[in-house]
Amino acid sequence: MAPNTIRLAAAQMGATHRSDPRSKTLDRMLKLLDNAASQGAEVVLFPEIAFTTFFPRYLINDSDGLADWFEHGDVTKSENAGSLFDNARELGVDISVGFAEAADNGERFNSSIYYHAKSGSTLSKYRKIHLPGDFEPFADPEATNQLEKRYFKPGDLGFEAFRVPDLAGGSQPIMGMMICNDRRWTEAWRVLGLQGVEVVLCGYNTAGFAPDLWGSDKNADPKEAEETAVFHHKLVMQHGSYTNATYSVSAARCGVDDGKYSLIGGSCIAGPEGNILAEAKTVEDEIVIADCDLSLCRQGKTRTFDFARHRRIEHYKRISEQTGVVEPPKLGEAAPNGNVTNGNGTHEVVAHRAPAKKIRVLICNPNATKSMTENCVKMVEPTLPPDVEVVGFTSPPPAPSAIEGNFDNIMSAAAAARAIISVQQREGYDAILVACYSDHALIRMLREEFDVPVIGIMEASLFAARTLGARFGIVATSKRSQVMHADSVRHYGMDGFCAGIESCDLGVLDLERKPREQVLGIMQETAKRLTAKGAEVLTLGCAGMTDMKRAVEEAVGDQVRVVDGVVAGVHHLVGVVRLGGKTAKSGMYASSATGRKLRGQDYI
Ligand code: CDT
Repeated sequence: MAPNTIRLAAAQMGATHRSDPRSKTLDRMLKLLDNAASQGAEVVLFPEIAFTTFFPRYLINDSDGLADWFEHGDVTKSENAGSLFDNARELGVDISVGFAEAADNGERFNSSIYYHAKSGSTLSKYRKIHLPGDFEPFADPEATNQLEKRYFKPGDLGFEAFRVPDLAGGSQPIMGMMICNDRRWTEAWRVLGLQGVEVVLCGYNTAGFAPDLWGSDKNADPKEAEETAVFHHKLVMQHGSYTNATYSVSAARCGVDDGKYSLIGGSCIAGPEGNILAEAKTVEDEIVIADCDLSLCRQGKTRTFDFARHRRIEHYKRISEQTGVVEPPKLGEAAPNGNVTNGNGTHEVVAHRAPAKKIRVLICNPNATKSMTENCVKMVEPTLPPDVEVVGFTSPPPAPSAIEGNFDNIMSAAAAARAIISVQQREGYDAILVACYSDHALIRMLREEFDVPVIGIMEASLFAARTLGARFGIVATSKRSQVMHADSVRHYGMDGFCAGIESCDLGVLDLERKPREQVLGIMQETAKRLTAKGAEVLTLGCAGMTDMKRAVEEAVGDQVRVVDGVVAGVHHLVGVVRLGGKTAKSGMYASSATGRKLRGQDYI
């Protein structure tokens, strides 16, 4: 083999049924690994969610054992999967494999790792970013579902390329991972391409004939539909490889699962010129293997696709700033920038308008615990439209690290307000969300001080809850917060709609400090007590609960709604900003700064 060459393999896997024991599937994977190793493979790629059937096609409630479909803890050492990595180590073959990941913090991802045999370590982990399909199943019970949006969070690790030691004559090839649907997105390839990737690894489960899923013709010939799906698969693998001058390996989970769900094969290895070097001949367990000379990536990377010389990023802004499609205006109508297109295809500039400004919301956590602020921002970011941005703010000392009573409330409000005044004067945020689930003093302080809209997460979540159901319930932290929430609900005039407020009997910081499973269990029991009292919508009574929404949803079933105050608060404020809303200054919220000035007091 030429010095810069690696023998790469895809371990395609045929049908895996819902009822197949994991040991059976693992045995098949071990056989595939042996087979690839006997052919001299140095890296073997297994499919997406390789250890089980593709379970996101089923509607599974937690009580049906959803957790059993996931890998918990370090997958390379787990009871169900560990022997695959042990064998890879013994054989000296690197492997990359997809699996459903239950992270230690309770979040779930559709993940893959790259396992380096020589060191017996995980070199890189990737969490699938483009999650296809739906949250809710189709109404038609015969339709094939793909409920990835229900079971997984979008990946949070980005498309990070990594170097692999001990391969290709020690040249440390650059590899990257993507999972299934990611391969259809040019952006995913380009982000890896911009890191000089030489091998892209992509496992997949792609439905063959599934017209509801694809939005295609229900009367189409299933065989033709599958051929089209294979065509699209190869098209994107070849295109991505060519335009980024990289090899790619793709490994399918294919065949007909449960005698009913068809998945395409087509596992292949594509070269940097976009050519297919090897491909599967069956839709069963099969090794696809090819020698890949990485020096052949140089041609594309240094000529046609020499990014540094040819890319024109000044014209690519839309790619990172706009998610959905914004069509050009109809002929004769003005675009947002004031340009009018006439029928001759020429453009007339009628006025210059600045590009649309982003709406910027400050999420102010009045306590001094930064991880809580970060969780709030993390929770809301995936829900934001492209023209909205959130920025987190954590109160500086002497703010208390948690707000559990009136003293904490006032102390944290004072510390936060002092710091926010200069922040807001400098940054001019369009709205401020106070991320403490209470009728916090800071809310009214900021309404007096500024004219941008301000709300707290409690009031915002109650507005949302009232919109979604007739009776709401609140999952409170401590017994004291239960009493305080009751007072606040009355103050907001919503007590007539409150089915109950139940305490988890936990301190605010217990939410982070106690074992995650224990906290989630307590919250789930509390939530169930509220629904038993008639709550149709639940709100989470602490900013620290923001990433626990899914666990509560699982406990109460899909007919009860759960509102997260941070997400509700940001979107409420964005709506008010779009209305042009400003805080009224004629009464209660008249400027306190003006009053201080008149009194000659500058004590802040
Ligand atoms: N697993 C996966 O991502 N499958 C998708 C099916 C498309 S759903 C419309 C894929 O892109 O192949």
